[in-house]
Amino acid sequence: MDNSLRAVIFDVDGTLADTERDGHRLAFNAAFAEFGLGWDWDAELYGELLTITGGKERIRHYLEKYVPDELSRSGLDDWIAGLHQAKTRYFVALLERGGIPLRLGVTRLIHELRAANIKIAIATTTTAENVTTLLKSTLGEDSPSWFDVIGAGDIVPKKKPAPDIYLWVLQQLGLPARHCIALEDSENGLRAALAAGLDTLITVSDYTCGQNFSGAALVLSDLGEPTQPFTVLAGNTHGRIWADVEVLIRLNG
Ligand code: XBP
Ligand code: MG
Repeated sequence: MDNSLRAVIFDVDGTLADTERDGHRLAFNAAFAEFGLGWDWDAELYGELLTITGGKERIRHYLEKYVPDELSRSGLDDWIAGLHQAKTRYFVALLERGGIPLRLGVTRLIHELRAANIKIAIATTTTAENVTTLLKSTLGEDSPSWFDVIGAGDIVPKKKPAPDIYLWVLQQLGLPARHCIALEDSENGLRAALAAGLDTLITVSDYTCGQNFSGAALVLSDLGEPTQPFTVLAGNTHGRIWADVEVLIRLNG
């Protein structure tokens, strides 16, 4: 067994949980309604907008493409930030109601990694408050402290697909990329992780299943459970039917 795996770095949206279509999207729409904007991001449009990572960046992109007259608002940056703060408020409230569960196999794998003394970390473009609220609402009040590093949101200047958030997390972990694995669900996330030198396991989501995952070490339907095996979309799991620590160690070997 190759024991070089020291840390697993998780993406959040789409990887830990299916947060986008029935989470972030609804929170954006609630904020738009609060601001009296009359905009509605339906599930299909949201899929297109998801190519832009980061909520504030996504709103700006929407303005540029669909409502360019809004770009002449005075204090545009502050206005977008205020709108996004309202969106975060709605999203956090949804999480606190227990509205979004973790994906199949995530809780099990996190517990297995902790038991194996492999560090766990987060690298995400979403807002830090969203991450801690998701963790607390699903894994328990003290669960954010299980993560050695949580890298989120505006902590780095460039969001995924730039490698910045992964490089920042690696630096905070004090580990070289070769001792770590990234778990992602999207092409933007994969590009960010690969550019940081990380072997990457993809679990696809509804929005990302058609994307290009060339370069990924493994592409799975989900992490699976002993009673609910994953489907292998690319790569070799050496006969294993759910993603456990052993599968990750072999990827890292
Ligand atoms: C997630 C994102 C985020 C969320 C919304 O990407 O792009 O912007 O959609 O969160 P990843 P915020 O899974 O690669 O982290 O509105 O807080 O940005
Ligand atoms: Mg993601």
